[in-house]
Amino acid sequence: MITLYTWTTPNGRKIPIMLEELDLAYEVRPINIGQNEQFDPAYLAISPNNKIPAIVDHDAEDGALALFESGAILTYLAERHGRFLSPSGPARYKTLEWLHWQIGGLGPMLGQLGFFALRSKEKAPLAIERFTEEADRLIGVMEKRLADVPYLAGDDYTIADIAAYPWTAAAAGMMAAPLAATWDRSPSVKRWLEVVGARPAVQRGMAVPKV
Ligand SMILES: N[C@@H](CCC(=O)N[C@@H](CS)C(=O)NCC(=O)O)C(=O)O
Repeated sequence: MITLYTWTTPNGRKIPIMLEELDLAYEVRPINIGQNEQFDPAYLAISPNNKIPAIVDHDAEDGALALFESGAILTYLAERHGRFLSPSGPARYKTLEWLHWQIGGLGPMLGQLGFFALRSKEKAPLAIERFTEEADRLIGVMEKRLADVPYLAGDDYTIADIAAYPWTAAAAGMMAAPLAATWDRSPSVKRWLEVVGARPAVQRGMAVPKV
């Protein structure tokens, strides 16, 4: 059994998508980050960086294993269950390349854009301009890639797509207004969003946690 600690955010949805894809049994513990539950000492013992998502795999090889950071969790689950990450060769490194691109680039930049353009009470035009430009650039990188191959790592659906989907869906959804011009020139990303978003496991994972 796996315990999943998560909330209703793009980072929080990556792991339930993966667990649904793998058809694993898991229990969900919602961590309401709006209520600062991520700072609860019991949660910090599992996720010391006070962020969701995190998991505890109670059936890990050497006893219960607690993990935070979505990229590490996705890699662990992929390797443990032998799916969505090639065990070796170029396909493995293309997957890791795009996974790290999401964790280090797309996620943080869209997160900042969401904060400055949508959530912040004070308007900071320079910050909005900076993060809109950076989000536009990153979705442009994705557009070039997906014009050539069906999925981020190449021919196959992998943990790179699982990591990128919730953020890209948020960019096309709640962030559509600041990124209107971006979406006009991103037909391949839109096609990928439709294909990935049609997967039943993705639809189930995007509905977790139910609060
Ligand atoms: N690099 C981390 C990012 C996780 C992250 O930023 N989580 C946010 C929600 S989307 C969070 O827990 N924020 C709470 C806080 O910063 O206190 C990952 O990929 O797991």
